[in-house]
Amino acid sequence: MDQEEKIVVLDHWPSTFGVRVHMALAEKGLTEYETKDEDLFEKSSLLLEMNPVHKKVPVFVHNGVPICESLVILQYIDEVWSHAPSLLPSDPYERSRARFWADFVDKKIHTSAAKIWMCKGEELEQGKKEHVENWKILERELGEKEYFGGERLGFVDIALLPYTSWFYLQLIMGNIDMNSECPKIAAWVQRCKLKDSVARNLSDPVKVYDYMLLIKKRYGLD
Ligand code: GS8
Repeated sequence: MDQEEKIVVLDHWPSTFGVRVHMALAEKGLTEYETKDEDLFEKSSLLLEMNPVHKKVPVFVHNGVPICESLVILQYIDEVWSHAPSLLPSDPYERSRARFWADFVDKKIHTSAAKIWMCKGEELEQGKKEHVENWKILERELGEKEYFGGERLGFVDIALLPYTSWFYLQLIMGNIDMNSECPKIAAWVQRCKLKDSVARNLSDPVKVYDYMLLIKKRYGLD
């Protein structure tokens, strides 16, 4: 990396949004940067200063300037380090499709995943149904491709992969077995994990499960 470049990622390790940023940096070959893990119950003054609007992680601080919102950060990284292979396709129509599916991950997968750890009874059953349906929609989009991005891991893969660390939680709390529900997605996860950028940055599913148990307790949901 250029001597002048300074990158700091304000993060919280279980954050699916934060994992995206680390994967994108790794895909671009950027490994020397600082990560500051935030306590989201006691946010640092740096986080409040860098993301005064949403007050959320991740924040990508590039030479002192903050960029917020994980999908915006991914696009920023792609544009700044454009000499490394691109995360987004070059064709405008394909780019729009990639943005559409990443947005689907945020609007649908993130929301239905939350229902599995937050809800009980009928709401949990409904959430489980929605979540499996959402993954099946993505499985159809993947089709026979190697990655969502085609032959190369790209924007949609990076947006979605962090949610695969929730498969263990889904199995224990929701009895959802992704190997049988979505075998092509399960094979895609294994394929992606062969890449260092993914294997090194995906959160440990058991740690995520343990963390969510603590959060449930904290919110009085257990
Ligand atoms: C979401 C970030 C977010 O929710 C993005 O970056 O893509 N749309 C944003 N971050 C959470 C941690 S991960 O669940 C967060 O910082 N929460 C703190 C809070 O809500 O106060």
